[in-house]
Amino acid sequence: MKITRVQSQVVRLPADEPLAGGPPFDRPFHEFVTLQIETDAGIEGIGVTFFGAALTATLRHAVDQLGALVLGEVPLRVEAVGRKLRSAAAGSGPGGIFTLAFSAIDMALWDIKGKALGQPLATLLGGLRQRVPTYASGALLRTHPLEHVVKAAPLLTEKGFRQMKMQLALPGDATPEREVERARLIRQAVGPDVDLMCDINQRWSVHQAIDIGRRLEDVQLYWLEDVTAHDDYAGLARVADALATPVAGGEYVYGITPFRHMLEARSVDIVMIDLLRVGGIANWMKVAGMAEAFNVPVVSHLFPEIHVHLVAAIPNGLTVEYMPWSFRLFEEVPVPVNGELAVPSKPGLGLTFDRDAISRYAVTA
Ligand code: SMN
Ligand code: MG
Repeated sequence: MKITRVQSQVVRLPADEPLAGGPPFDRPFHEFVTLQIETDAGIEGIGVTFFGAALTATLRHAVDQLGALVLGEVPLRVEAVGRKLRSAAAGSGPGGIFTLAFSAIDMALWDIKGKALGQPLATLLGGLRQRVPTYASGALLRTHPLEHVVKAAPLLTEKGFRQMKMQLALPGDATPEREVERARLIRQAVGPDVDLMCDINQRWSVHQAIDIGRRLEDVQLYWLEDVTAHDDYAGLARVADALATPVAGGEYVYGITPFRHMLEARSVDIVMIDLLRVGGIANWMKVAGMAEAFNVPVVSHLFPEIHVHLVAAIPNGLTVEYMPWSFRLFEEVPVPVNGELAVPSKPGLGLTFDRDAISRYAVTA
């Protein structure tokens, strides 16, 4: 089987907040680059990438340039294609546009592999489970008014979620007392049985993380995420050591090697892997294996419709972030039922681009 054609598209989807009807994220839209790889066997693989923001057109161009290099290659030989692209881009990756573009191609190759073998990706990669826990994310943001989040959180439990993520490191002149109060009120609103995660998005210093993290301990957070600068491995390790609450992190790093440093330094108790920044499905699995060897669970970042396969495949997959920003790209996506996502049974990613949505939201350069 050989690759015969590669096509990309920029798609700008509205950035609404569908889980609890809250105010949207801080941008009115999210821009994606979609990718289709055709083969001479009539099998087509799809991929998607993101995080371009003002550089989305550049990211698409990178996808096109790497796409031109895979014409004629055998799509089932994922690592051979990977080596060719990495060496063609010389010293440019991992660490930015190269890796984000590369991940879309890797994803499409795995989609082709699944379709060629007639198996869902989750089965190809390990096939541990048919359903995985999922948590509501994006509905309890730090920018949302307190009155909104205390109503939104119980709404999520009514929708069947048993896990949800809030954010702290509040904007403006927040005090530790105000931060803790917000977490307490959300905890009160959902009761003791809900797993409540909290994301700091690198906004605290090591000292703030230890101080506020200790004050938060009676809120019983399921994890505290990205408590300080993502690459301060020693600082993160100090926080992880000081707190009973598990510390999660990893969404900001590129490639596989930073995870080695993070794990060796015991910087995190839970590894979060972003499919695009890690460098695609092959690399995601390598990091998950590394975490397993360190007795550490892994969780996903964004793209639940794809990550459901990965978290379901492996023995140390904990939960899938349910952040439905990319859903409109596809005809059909897994939806949470009683706080779980079912693994799609169709081969490959089990996803089909929604042609109408893509043409409606396409950005023509
Ligand atoms: C997040 C932050 C910014 C963009 C997307 C997602 C967040 C998360 O850190 O964990 O989902
Ligand atoms: Mg996060």
